[in-house]
Amino acid sequence: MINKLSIDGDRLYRSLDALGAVGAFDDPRTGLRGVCRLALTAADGAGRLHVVKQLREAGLEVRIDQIGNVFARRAGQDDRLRPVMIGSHIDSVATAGRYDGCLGVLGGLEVVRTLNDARRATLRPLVVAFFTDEEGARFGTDMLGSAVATGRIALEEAYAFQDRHGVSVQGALAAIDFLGEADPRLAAPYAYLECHIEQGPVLRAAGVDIGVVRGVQGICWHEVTIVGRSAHAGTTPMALRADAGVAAARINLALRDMVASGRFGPEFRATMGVILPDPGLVNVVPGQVTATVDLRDPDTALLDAAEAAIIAFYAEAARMEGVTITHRRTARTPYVGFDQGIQDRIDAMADARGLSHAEIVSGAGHDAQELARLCPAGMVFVPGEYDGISHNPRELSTEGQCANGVNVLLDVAIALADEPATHEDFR
Ligand code: HGY
Ligand code: MN
Ligand code: MN
Repeated sequence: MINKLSIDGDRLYRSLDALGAVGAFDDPRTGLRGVCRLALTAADGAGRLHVVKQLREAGLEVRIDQIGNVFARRAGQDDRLRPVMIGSHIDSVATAGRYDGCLGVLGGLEVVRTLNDARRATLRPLVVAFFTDEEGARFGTDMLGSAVATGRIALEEAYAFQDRHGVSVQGALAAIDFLGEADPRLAAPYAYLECHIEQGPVLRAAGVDIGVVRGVQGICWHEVTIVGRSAHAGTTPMALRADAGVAAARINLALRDMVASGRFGPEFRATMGVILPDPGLVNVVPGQVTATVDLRDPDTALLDAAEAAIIAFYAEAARMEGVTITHRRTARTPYVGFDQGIQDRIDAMADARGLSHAEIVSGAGHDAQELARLCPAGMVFVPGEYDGISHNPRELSTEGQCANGVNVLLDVAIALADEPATHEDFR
C-alpha cells in the first residue's frame, strides 16, 4: 500500500540552506559559498546544536552516545518494537557543499515533520540519527561514529585518534560538549535508511530521478610518510639529493599508471589527496612529505591486489630516491551490499510516484555500510547538477531532486515502520 503523504519540499530545502549557513565560507576558487564543518570543530558543534534544536522542536527524544552520535526518537504505537532508523552525517570536508550527508539527516527530520503534520502514527518507533565524523577528513578514518556504534572500531581506539595538531577525538568531543553518556554500541534497528546525493555524474547524465543503491565499493586509505633530506636547492647537486617530494610524485604517478593499466578493473580509482612537504619552502629540497593514498574498487579482491601493488611501489620509490617510506593503513572497508528487500521497496515506491530509477553502486562511503552489519540497510540516491560534483562548493541538488529522494524515503520508512512485530523484536 502506497502512502498518500508527501513531504514539504520547500521546508526541506530551506532547512538545508539554514544548516548550510553554519560553517559557511566564501570560496575564492569558485566564488561560491562553501561549507566547512570538519568533524568536532566549533563549526561542527554549531551545526550539531542547530540540528538537535530542530529535532527536539519536532517532539523527538534526543540521545547522545559516548562517541557523539545523536539519535532522535519518535515513539511508535508499539514502542517495544525495534525502530526504523533514518540517518547520515552533518560533518563535512573543508570544501563542501550543503547537501552531502545533510540531505539524509534533514530528510529524516522532514519525514517526521510530515508525519507530525498529518498526525500519522507508525507501529514502530522512528529514529533520526546523525553519526560522528563520517568524512574522516580530520581524524583520518571514515565512518568513525557509525563504525563504533556497530562494533567495527572500539570506543577507546576511536577516542585516541588525533588530528594534525595532536587534538584527540575524545578531547574534541569534550570541547564541543558532545561527549555523550549513552552506550555507543547500538541495539540493532529493524531497518536503516539513508538518502544521499550521488556525488557523481551517473544519474543526472542518464536523466534518472532516483538511484537505488546496490552497495558501496571497497575503500582503502593509507597515510604515507616519506623521509629524505632537506638541502639547499641551489648548491646541492642532483646526485646528492634525497628528495621526498620527488618520491611522493613517483607514487602519485604510479597510482595513475595502475588505473591506466586496467589490472585492477574498470572501476578502480586512486587519489593522492594530501601532499604536505616539509619545510615547504621554495629554496629547500623537501626533507619530508606526508601524503595520503585513497584506493576504491567495487571488487574487494582487486582492491586487495591494488593495495599490495602500491605498497610494493613504496619500496621501489624509496630505492630510486634514497629516502625511507613508511605507511599506516587508516581506513579499510570491503564492498558492502545492501538489503535486496529494501532495494525492491525503493524501486516500488519510486514507480508509484512515477519517478524513474536505476541501480547504482556508491563510489563514496556512507554510514549505511556500517549499519548494514546490524540490520537490513538501504540507500536512496538523488542526482546532482554540474556532473554531480561534490566535496566542492559547486555541489548542487535542486529542490525537486531532493524532494523526490525524501518522498521515496518517506514511503519506504512508513512501509517498514508499519510492519508487524517479529520474534526478533522480543529477543
Ligand atoms: O570518502 C568518502 O567516500 C565519504 O565522503 N566519506
Ligand atoms: Mn556523505
Ligand atoms: Mn562526503
